[in-house]
Amino acid sequence: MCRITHPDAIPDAKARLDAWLATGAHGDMGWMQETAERRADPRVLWEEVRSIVMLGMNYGPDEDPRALGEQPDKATISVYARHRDYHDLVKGRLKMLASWLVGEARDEPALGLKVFVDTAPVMEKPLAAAAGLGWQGKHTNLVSREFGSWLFLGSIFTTLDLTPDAPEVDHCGSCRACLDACPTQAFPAPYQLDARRCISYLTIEHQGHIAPEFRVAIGNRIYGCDDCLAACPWNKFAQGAREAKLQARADLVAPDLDALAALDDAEFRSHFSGSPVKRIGHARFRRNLLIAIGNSGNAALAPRVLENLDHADPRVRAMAVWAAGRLLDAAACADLAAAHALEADPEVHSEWQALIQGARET
Ligand code: B12
Ligand code: SF4
Ligand code: SF4
Repeated sequence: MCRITHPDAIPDAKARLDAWLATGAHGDMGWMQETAERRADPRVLWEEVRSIVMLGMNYGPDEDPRALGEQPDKATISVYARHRDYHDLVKGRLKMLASWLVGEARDEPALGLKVFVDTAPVMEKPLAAAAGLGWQGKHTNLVSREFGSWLFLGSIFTTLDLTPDAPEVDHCGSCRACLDACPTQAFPAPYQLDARRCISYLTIEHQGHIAPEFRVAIGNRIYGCDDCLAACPWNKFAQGAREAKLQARADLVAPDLDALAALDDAEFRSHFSGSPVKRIGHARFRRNLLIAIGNSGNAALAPRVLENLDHADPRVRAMAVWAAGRLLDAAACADLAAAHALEADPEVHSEWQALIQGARET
């Protein structure tokens, strides 16, 4: 889908972005704060921009991704990461469109064009809504009447003066399905997301330890989350992605936790080559995986936990301790804690303390 808007079409965006940042909802995504001035106003990003062509690309899944949550020995990777990185695909399409535009506007002196897909600070969702691709739903993402919640967004900024399309109106009405579907209550209010509570942020963006209150709610989601998107009733009009490069890789739809835990660093990088999952690196991948293993309730996976108790990265060690507490009995936990009494990292040390406490209480 492709529609046109103007750089002055999102007058509320700056105040809303500033209010969001002021609450600290962006967590440790410091780049959101650093780029706020340019993000809030396309003309600050590029003074000469006159029109913005917004592109939406359907990546609809064939099945409801939430069904995988019922299979605790499997890992759930969010729909957007089950194929090649969308940045490359959307950028390819934007460049095709830009070449066509250049051809059409060959008589235009000093034509300028810039192509962005989350590669520059651009508020893609409000711009896409202003261009009429859809509306920002209460889950804050763009919803389309034709494709539901499953659209990637990208933009072409140009010096051309193009006729803008009409914005789409909000069709959420009294619905609140996405808000109620969130496992971590990440929406303080409709149209507002506290990223610090969002599983997508925690598993993809967050560099540090994952706080205890979120671990059970994360379930088997090892990379991103689709629950609020999947809950949207407008998805009933959605269609599976037609683009071949957006078809899910079979081995990324429901991978075994055990097989993923067996990957060493080199295997991790080759297995996830071309997928966005690779970008979080092997240590954070293991951190996430150990939470899913802890939530599996499957004691047969305990050896995978034990082999991470002495991992070089404290985030991995910490989640191995937590997962041990979920899968092993009190006596086994007490023995492990005694053998790791010299843990130097304060965060991992407190995980051991919590494990000992838990073992005492059972
Ligand atoms: C930062 C970011 C994140 C963060 C924060 C998400 C967020 N909602 O801000 C985290 C890591 C959590 C995240 C998660 C995801 N993301 Co993301 N993310 C971005 C990014 C880089 C910037 C978004 C941004 O500007 N946030 C700042 C906030 C303030 O902006 P906002 O959400 O538009 O907030 C608006 C509302 O609060 C609104 N508002 C406030 N009050 C009111 C009142 C009313 C009545 C209304 C109408 C609006 C309103 O005003 C604000 C400004 O417009 C964009 C790419 C880009 N450059 O735009 C991708 C992007 C939004 N992400 C995307 C995707 C796919 C996801 C995930 C689905 C990935 C996954 N499966 O795990 C999840 C969805 C989580 C969710 N419910 O949002 C897509 C969304 C596509 C779409 N159809 O909208 C984008 C556009 C990337 C892309 N190019 O396709 N993401
Ligand atoms: S992506 Fe998941 S955790 Fe984040 S807001 Fe949506 S349902 Fe909640
Ligand atoms: S689930 Fe309901 S409230 Fe949420 S975006 Fe869809 S229509 Fe809007």
